[in-house]
Amino acid sequence: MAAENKDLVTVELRERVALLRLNRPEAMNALNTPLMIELMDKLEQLDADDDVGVFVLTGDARAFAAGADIKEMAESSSVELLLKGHISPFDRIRKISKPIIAAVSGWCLGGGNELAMSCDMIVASETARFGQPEINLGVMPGAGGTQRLTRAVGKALAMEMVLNNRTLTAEEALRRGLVNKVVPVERHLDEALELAAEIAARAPLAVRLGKEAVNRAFETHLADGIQEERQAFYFLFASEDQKEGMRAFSEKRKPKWKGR
Ligand code: CO8
Repeated sequence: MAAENKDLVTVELRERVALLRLNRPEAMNALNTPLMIELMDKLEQLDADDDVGVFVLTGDARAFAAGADIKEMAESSSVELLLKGHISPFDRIRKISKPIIAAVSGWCLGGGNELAMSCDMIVASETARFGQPEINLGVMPGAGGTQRLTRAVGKALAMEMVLNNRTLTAEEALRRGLVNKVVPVERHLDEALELAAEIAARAPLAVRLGKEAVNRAFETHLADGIQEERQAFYFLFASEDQKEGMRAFSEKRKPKWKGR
């Protein structure tokens, strides 16, 4: 296939898990506009597919993604970036209703780290390196990095990362709560797929609302978040899956989820 026609994001369906791979290995999976649009189009299409329960998003062994494509934006003006909505694809990933697990190996930098943090969980290989090196380019994070990173690792470390290009090893990222687990590089994708398959077998409505409510913790004040969580909890008692789940418990059998 000619380079210009290749899929910038490939998709594999594995039962109820959709595996999406960033596919610009020659550029360390740098996130240019065509890749970001293709990624969001594919996520939205699969989000509407009842046969898909969970996403895994990955890169390759060398890089999850080394950031926004520096060559693409180097000569852009503020007005061009604003009018083009350069960062708008990140608003679309926030609206995906099913969980997204990032499987990260190698470099996870700048916009790449912001993309990983826009996912719901991160499974890291021992080789993963996380950072916000925008300061080296005379800019700063622009796709949620200053906000999500600070909430994840705390102010002190976020300041070092954003102001002084401090990178985190996978073990540090685990200790600081940025990632869910760290495994050998040859296992990281399988671990992410296994975690995804486990979640994909769970009650779909409860997974969807649970994801939404946890994400709300980052976006609202406590009282609003608690209120929203309570409404989602009450709402689930209108679902068939709640009845099935609680009956199955009493009847000592495995529940059969319908997503209804
Ligand atoms: N953009 C464009 N091309 C890149 C990028 C990038 N971010 N990263 C790597 N590449 C390219 C290199 O130019 C090189 O291409 P070529 O072979 O044509 O010269 C190829 O990938 C391989 O890279 P290296 O030869 O540099 O590989 P090394 O192993 O020596 O180094 C590094 C790997 C450390 C990852 C290094 O490439 C690097 O420092 N990359 C840049 C990292 C960076 O600064 N990221 C932040 C970018 S700014 C940003 O993300 C802002 C986000 C704001 C919003 C997001 C909107 C989408």
